[in-house]
Amino acid sequence: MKLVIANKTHSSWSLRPWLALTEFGVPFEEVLFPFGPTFDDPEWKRAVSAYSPAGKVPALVDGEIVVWDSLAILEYLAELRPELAVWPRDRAARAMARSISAEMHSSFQALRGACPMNLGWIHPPRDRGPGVAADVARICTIWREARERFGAGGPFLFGAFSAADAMFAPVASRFTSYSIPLDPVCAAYVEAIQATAGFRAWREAALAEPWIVAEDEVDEPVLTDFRPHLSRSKAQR
Ligand SMILES: N[C@@H](CCC(=O)N[C@@H](CS)C(=O)NCC(=O)O)C(=O)O
Repeated sequence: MKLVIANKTHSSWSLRPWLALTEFGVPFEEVLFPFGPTFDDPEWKRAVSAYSPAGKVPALVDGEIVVWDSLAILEYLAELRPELAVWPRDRAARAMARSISAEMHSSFQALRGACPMNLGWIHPPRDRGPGVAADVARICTIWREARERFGAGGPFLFGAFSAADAMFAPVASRFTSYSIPLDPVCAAYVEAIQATAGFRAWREAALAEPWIVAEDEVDEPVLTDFRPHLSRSKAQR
């Protein structure tokens, strides 16, 4: 299988299936197309469109079968490898896992807009407006409920790592990058995601990338710059 992705520093949708495949130990070949200077770069579009009918990443190519869109890829993986419990085995847990994954897929635009995934640095905390606050509150409610109802068997939302964790992994990374204050349950969950071997490998590769994407570089003070070798100012591009 081939998984078509973009920059590990910036591509939150790519991270989701990549992390699931990696954490579940499913072998795949990675095909990475670095974004152009902007997301609508025609050359990037052309290259990705050779794999993905949507012209977006991620896309999974399994022989003649192409699956695009992160959530569809996770469903495909669950069907392909039923022995892996990609979704939780318990029906009630699975129902919640699918619901919150779909909610993640379709919601939280304020957070996504104001705090794009960027593993390159940590920003100091600041008020990011009511929309972001509402998204953070809703996500934390989801995480606490999943942990409380179904999380007893491990550190993830439903105990063992599942597709729902893959869906929320980029949010966990945003909470760190933007120093979002969290209660102890949510802070522990963010740590658990970031402690997975898969996330650590992704992050290590991200920090070695030489690419800057203007849209995902938020121009504001930084606490920690993990990419001192790159010029971080949009103005300098
Ligand atoms: N709903 C899609 C979103 C995919 C998406 O928007 N991917 C971004 C990269 S993270 C992309 O390909 N952007 C380029 C574009 O929209 O032209 C999914 O879940 O996979």
